[in-house]
Formats: sequence, structure tokens, C-alpha cells
Amino acid sequence: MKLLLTGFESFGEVATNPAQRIVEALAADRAVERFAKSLYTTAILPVEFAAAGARIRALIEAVRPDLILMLGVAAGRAAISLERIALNLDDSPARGDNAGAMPDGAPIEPDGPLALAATLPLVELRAALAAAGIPAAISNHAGAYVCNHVFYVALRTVERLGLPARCGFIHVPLPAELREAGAGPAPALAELVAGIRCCIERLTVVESS
Ligand code: PCA
Repeated sequence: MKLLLTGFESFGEVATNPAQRIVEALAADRAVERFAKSLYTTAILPVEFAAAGARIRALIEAVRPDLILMLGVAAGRAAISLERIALNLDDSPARGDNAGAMPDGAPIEPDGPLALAATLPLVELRAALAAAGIPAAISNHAGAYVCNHVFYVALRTVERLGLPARCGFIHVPLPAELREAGAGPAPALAELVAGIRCCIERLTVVESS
């Protein structure tokens, strides 16, 4: 079983991206590799539409993973968000990416489908997280910024290569340690790490059963 786990570098007002911290923590946790019985590839993607899309495509082509889990931060959310739909849309007319690109409602692939669905068992993952006491919800789409772009490109790449891979995107909130004082309650970083570990465990059990 080959697992590809990705996070993102920092951007805009997010000085430290918790997605990067979670990927680093899990990469250092060899127990994950044991229960996943996996070849475990991790990567931190740039917050740039074009470069991040090219990188996820190249990673999937090179690794040909069985499970692709991509993580990003959604600073305004309070729970782990399991994303349901990737849109064929880059839309960020007021906020540039880390390379300064500000797409204004452009399709990612002019001839691609308008939307694609995650191929993870989202309801099961939400239940597993709830059972572990970790706040989680299903989100119907991942926005139209770089996370959505990577999510869409990953699903298209899996489709194009005909891989029997499960593929999904999870947004995490800004954890308590990385929030400004008074920004409202949030899970601790360790809780987010435990949540993603729980998802990987659940998916690898589902995968091998
Ligand atoms: N979050 C952004 C891009 C990188 C990240 O971690 C997003 O939600 O699109």
C-alpha cells in the first residue's frame, strides 16, 4: 500500500501552516508506516496555483499511490473539514498566491468536468473522528483557491492514469497554538495530528479489508 500525504507551506496571514506541521509530525511517526503497511511519501506543496498543480501531478505519476491524502488550512473553521467536492475553478481576484497569481474565475481544465467528488468514505471518517472525540465535519467544497486546485488536479490525474486510488482533501483549522489571542476556541495541534492519524488508520483498515 502506497500512501501519499501532502501539506502546504505558509502563505498570506498564515505564518505557520498547521498542514505542514501535521505532515512533518506524521512523517516522523513510524507507527503510521507500520499500521499503514505502506510506502509513505510526504511532500509540502507551494501555495501557488500552477506550481502546486504541477507538483501534485508529478508526485502521483511518480508514486502511483493507493491512497492520496492532501491537507491544507482553512483558518476560519473550527473543525477538521472533510472535503466532498473539487471545483474546476481558480478564483482569487483579491488575494494573490505566493507567486502573485490572482485568477479571476478561470477553469483549471477548460474541457474538464465542472466538479469531481472525493473518493474517500467521508461519512465513515467523520464517525471515526467523532468516536475519537475530535471535532470534524463534512464540507461540500474546498473553496476556489490553491487547495481546491490541487484537489481537482489530483482527482483528474488519478482518473487519467486509471489508478484504483482513494483520493481526498482535508482542511484543518488553525490550532489553538497558532491562533491570535481572542480568535475563539480551537483544537490543539496535537489533536489535529491525532485526527489525521485516525483518518489514515481508518482508511488503511478499510483499504485492506
Ligand atoms: N490553505 C489554502 C492554500 C494552502 C492552504 O493551506 C486553501 O485553502 O486554498
